[in-house]
Amino acid sequence: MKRRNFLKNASLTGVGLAVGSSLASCAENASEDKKAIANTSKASLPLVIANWHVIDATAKAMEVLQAGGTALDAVEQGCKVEEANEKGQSVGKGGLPDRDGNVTLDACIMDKHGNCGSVVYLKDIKHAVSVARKVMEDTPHVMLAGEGAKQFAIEQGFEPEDLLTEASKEAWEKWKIEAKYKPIINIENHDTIGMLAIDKNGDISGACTTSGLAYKMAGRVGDSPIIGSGLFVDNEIGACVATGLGEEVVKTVGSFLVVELMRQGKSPQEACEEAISRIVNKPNNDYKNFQVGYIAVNKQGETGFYSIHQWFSMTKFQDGVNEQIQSDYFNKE
Ligand code: SD4
Repeated sequence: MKRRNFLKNASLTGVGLAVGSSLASCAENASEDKKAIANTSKASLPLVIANWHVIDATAKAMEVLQAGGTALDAVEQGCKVEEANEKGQSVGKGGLPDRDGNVTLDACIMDKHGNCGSVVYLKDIKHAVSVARKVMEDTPHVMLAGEGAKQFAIEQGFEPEDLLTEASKEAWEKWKIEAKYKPIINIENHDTIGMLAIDKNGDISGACTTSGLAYKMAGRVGDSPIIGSGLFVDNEIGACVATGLGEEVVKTVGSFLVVELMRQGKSPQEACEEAISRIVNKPNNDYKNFQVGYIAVNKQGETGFYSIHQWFSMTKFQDGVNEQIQSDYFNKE
């Protein structure tokens, strides 16, 4: 069964939900709603989309684009807003730590030429996305990990700081009392930010930054810094970024899959839905207990997004409107 919730939040305040009163009426409205989204998606450039409710981040990215900045500058600056936001507990400063109390960040970025940079298991540097950009631009490599990534960042002028805030430390200490690790659907992590932008020239870039799953094993790395899984950009076709349980995204190379499906003629919406179906249709998978969501844009500026469960939304800034839109989602009873 598919259900649709449709939510718009132009007011920046929380969530205004418009859900049909019955599942039957939801089903009837589903194709209408989808058309509505597709129509409002037709491109007027520039545009920015990001997963989750990150209106300040998309506003920053649009400011960069309106000032004539590139899509690459826009996604970096947009992601930095959330990295600096200590209240968001899964990106940058204030991110929830691993089970040993270490905050470790993963991020990547990709430009219109297909260049990319990534950092993995980065400690003590909050703007992981900017370090990823430096890896892309100032090294012959794509990925730097751990101590090497941190050393590189410091050499590049990034200031090391303790990323574990009091609030995140408290949450971790509370978690330790139970010390059970089971990532469930989406309650642990909902602020990983993935952002895609198309600038006035029609060029696409994307970025993704996260502290990963809360209370993960030390050394665990998810999809977010892995080009093709957490993010993929092909300036001829489009781009996709993922959120949710990274292990499941990696197993299907999700973002690359979405872009390749668009190359074969699918719309961004159809491509995201197909990529989710690859996950949920695997034999013996446990999709009821985890979350994955994709957002995508094609070269024409059409957008799409889809998730396994209803706890997913996209923020979109286009034509002067910066709004949160609730995702259509798969939910087979
Ligand atoms: C990860 N994909 O590390 C990230 C987590 C995430 O919303 O996106 N949470 O697996």
